[in-house]
Amino acid sequence: MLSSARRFFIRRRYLGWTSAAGVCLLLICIIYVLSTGSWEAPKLRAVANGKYADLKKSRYENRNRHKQGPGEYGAGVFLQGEEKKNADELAKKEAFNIIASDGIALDRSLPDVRNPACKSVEYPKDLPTASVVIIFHNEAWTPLLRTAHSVVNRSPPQYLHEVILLDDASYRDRLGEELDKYVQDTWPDGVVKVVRVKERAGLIRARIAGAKAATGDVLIFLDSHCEANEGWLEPLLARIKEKTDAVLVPDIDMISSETLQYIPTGSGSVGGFWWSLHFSWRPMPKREAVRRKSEIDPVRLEPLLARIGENSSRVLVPGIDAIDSETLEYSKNGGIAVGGFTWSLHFTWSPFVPTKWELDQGFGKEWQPLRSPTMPGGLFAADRKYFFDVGAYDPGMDVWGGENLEISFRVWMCGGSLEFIPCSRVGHIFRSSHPYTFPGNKDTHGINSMRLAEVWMDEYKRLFYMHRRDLLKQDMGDISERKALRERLKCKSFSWYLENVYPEKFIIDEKVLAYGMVRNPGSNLCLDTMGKDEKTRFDIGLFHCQNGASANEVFSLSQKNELRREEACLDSVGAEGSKVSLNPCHGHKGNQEWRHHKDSGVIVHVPSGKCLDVSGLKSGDSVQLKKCNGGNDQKWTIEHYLDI
Ligand code: UD2
Ligand code: MN
Repeated sequence: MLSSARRFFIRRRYLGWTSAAGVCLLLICIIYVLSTGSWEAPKLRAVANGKYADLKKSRYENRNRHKQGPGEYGAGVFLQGEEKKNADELAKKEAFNIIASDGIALDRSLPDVRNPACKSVEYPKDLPTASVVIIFHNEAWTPLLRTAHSVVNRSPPQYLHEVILLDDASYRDRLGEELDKYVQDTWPDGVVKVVRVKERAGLIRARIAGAKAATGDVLIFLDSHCEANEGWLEPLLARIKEKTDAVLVPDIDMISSETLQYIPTGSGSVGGFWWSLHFSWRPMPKREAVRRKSEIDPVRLEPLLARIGENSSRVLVPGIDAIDSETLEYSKNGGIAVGGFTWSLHFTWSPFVPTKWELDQGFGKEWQPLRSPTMPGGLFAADRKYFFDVGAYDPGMDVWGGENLEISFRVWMCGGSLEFIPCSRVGHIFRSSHPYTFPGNKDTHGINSMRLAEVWMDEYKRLFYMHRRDLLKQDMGDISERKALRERLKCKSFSWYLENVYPEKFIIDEKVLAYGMVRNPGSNLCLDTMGKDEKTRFDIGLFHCQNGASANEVFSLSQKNELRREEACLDSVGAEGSKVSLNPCHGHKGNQEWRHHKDSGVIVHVPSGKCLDVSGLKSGDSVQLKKCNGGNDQKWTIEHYLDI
């Protein structure tokens, strides 16, 4: 009895377990089928991987399929009538044409705008992988997703580790669950991820959060309104593989904020800065143009087999390193010299200097890393470990501004390099205003810049405060950790940076004959820019002297006898009674040459022999040029004279 009851019990229990297990298995199958849409359960992983591999491949292979539709091939969209009116109205808030953008496919085709030479560059096959971090706060739907599509479609799948959409506490419609769903449906392989921060971090802390979430070898940051173009990824990864402490900036093309046209503006420019700590674009310095031609990076980047595969009529020699015959110490020699011969017909090593013929062949010209003093900030690549080692970003910086110069100065001063990579092209919508709020209406660019000036600029911070005296009363928070970072990394001085990285930068009060207020003592009027931006041309004004309180009245008399601001010089055609304009300095004297005699006080325009004059003028007028007469209206003092 007992035993049959027990058997029955055991049997019941056994049955219970088996049926529970069966139900579970069934459930797992159903969940799997529902989530993958596949009935091939037994093959599970293999099929899934295979499917996604195909998906990746086909996305990449079809990236340039020319489709019909607005905006294809990078074309602009020109709206008319009612639609244009609506778009203009919306642009006041969005700062770009959202209607045009919404009409363009999220994966539109683009023209390959690279220099043709870029197309034949062979990159190593074993490149590091990339985590692309796209931060956004309340970005419009189509530019955000177009950025993600362009990255996934134009990156060889084996190098794209992930795309992180880092949501900086957006509250705009669609950017919550709808975005999550779109991402899951569109990229079921998980290559695109949405990561969210709890409260508004501002772009600097948002990028730090994105970088922390990333797990690829290389971090690439993009703004949330970009389009990565053909071949954009490989040159960045190849250079970082070669030099892990290089921070790289792609050549940035313009996507019109009005028509969304992709305009290949990327050029040989580099980054500079104003002493007010705003970023500026600058033409490529001559020294870079010269240096780049004599570089041999392409040789180092192209492994022997790849070169032979490309053209079998080549004979290739590896860079030969030295192994010391006594100590067996291995030292790097390879790649710095080529072979020559002596007239006695012995082989010699000779330094590599390309000939005109080689240069004409495009040798070493097109895709050399181009060193830049600064970067605009939004689009760059850095080895992930290096990014953190060199101090990521200053987490004390809020919302927007300043972090781009901070990381530029820091990378150079702490031993790395900042390079523009011409073969990597990415478009960006340049907007004229910010389509988001600045909590507390703070001047975040000013205060962030103050933090960077205090930590990195040593005594040169004086030139920043000259423009921003107002900030001296402001609280910039604690900067002790950033100072400690500079100590720890044993970074060089800002004067080293100016001398070695940015020797073209005009230093208002160094190596000049005189600087400061240019005053006519009789009238107490001073030369004054009247608050105009020196990027534009205008006539130099006169204003009551502000006794050093206004940067508008700071001019320098340079060693080249220019009377100038940071980039612009007093310029005149020399006509009697004419005004004097401020034009970009050309450095060739001519109409920009002035002579000041400290004793007589005159300021003479050299080519015309005429004098700067205030007769009959009042505060608010423009200064004039008149025949020299030795009168008080032509006497000037400059605030500081330097003995050099
Ligand atoms: C430029 C940079 C930008 C940044 C800035 C200086 C380029 C092309 N762009 O301004 O990346 O370096 O100079 O600080 O070089 N964002 C947030 N949270 C915020 C505010 C902004 O996530 O609180 C995002 C925003 O959605 C965008 C990115 O930060 O993706 C940059 O903002 P932006 O496009 O307004 O800056 P931009 O291009 O005028
Ligand atoms: Mn931007």
